[in-house]
Amino acid sequence: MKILHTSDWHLGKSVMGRSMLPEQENFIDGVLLPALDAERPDAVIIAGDVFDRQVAPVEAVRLFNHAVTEICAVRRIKAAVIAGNHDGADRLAVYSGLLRAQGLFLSAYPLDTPPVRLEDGGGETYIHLLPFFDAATARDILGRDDIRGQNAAFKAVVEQIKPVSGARNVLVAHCFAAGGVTCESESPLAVGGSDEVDPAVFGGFDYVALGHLHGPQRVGANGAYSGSPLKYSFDEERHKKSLCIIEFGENGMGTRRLPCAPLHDMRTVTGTINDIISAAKDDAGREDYLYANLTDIRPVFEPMALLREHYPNVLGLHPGWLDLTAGGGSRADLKEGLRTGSGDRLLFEEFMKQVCGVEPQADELSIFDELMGKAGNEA
Ligand SMILES: [Mn+2]
Repeated sequence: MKILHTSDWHLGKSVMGRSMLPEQENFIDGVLLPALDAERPDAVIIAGDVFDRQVAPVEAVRLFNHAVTEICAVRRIKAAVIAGNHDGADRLAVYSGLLRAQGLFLSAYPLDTPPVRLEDGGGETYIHLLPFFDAATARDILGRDDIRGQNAAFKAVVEQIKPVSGARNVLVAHCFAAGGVTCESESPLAVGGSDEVDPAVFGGFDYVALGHLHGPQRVGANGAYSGSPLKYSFDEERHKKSLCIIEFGENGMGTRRLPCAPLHDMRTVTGTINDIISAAKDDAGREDYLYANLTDIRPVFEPMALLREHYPNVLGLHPGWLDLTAGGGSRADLKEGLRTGSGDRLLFEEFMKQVCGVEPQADELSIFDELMGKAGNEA
């Protein structure tokens, strides 16, 4: 019995204004579907955050339609899909009752969907679906008003999901399991209070296929996050994005990971603007999504435009001159100067050099100071 576990596709997501749809299409057609053809799993799990937003753009909806059609209708592989905190649960699970007959199990709310039943020579396997929910939803569904906090809510709901004895049982859930490592592209699950769930609440299952955290990681005795298939923030640049394969055989359960190669990598480069630009011609990753950490100690005029000529997919930068000692002053002096306006002199000098191509002369600087003084008095 073989199951493929993935999560956090965030279809329709943009990173720093750049749509990730081309990357996401490449993930579906260039990574996921070839992996299904090579591995022939019995089921695919998508553990939440299929879409990035409650109301997903039509291109994202079409891409999900394409993915599940290829999985369930073309390849006849069952799919277990839960809503995550980013999904519009009811929109994701529209027609779920009809689609179950096609092997597509879409769950919007806890306890709304029967488990996916699989069978092979080794016996039965059940995949139980537990979409994202909060304590208010748990109180509502269970008719209890004593449930407070995410951990108590999960404990109460998971108690209602009974593992089938004599079978292998997999739980699919979307939550922040305590002990997990976070990154910037995940949104917090609870406002105020703790959003953590003790992984011990999942003790009754052979494997817990988790979604929410975007870094691949194991958690608790039997849980694992597949992580997102793509990097969605620059603090994920060292993540090894992957799909999980879970196999139940004669010798118990085994897991392994299949790497997800992106169209373009996402990474940070650090250096002066000249260093970064001169390295571009020998850089095989010129098309990567870049964040430039500029170490120049003087302001640079229109650095994004300069970088984009060499790195077309640069998405953002940090001007180091804001942090570093500059103009002989300390970092605190510079920040104070920018705040009070005396840093304008530095910007003017760099404008003369970089835009006008000349060294500012003493008389020009005194005229500048005089005019800025007047402007300051008027304001
Ligand atoms: Mn997510």
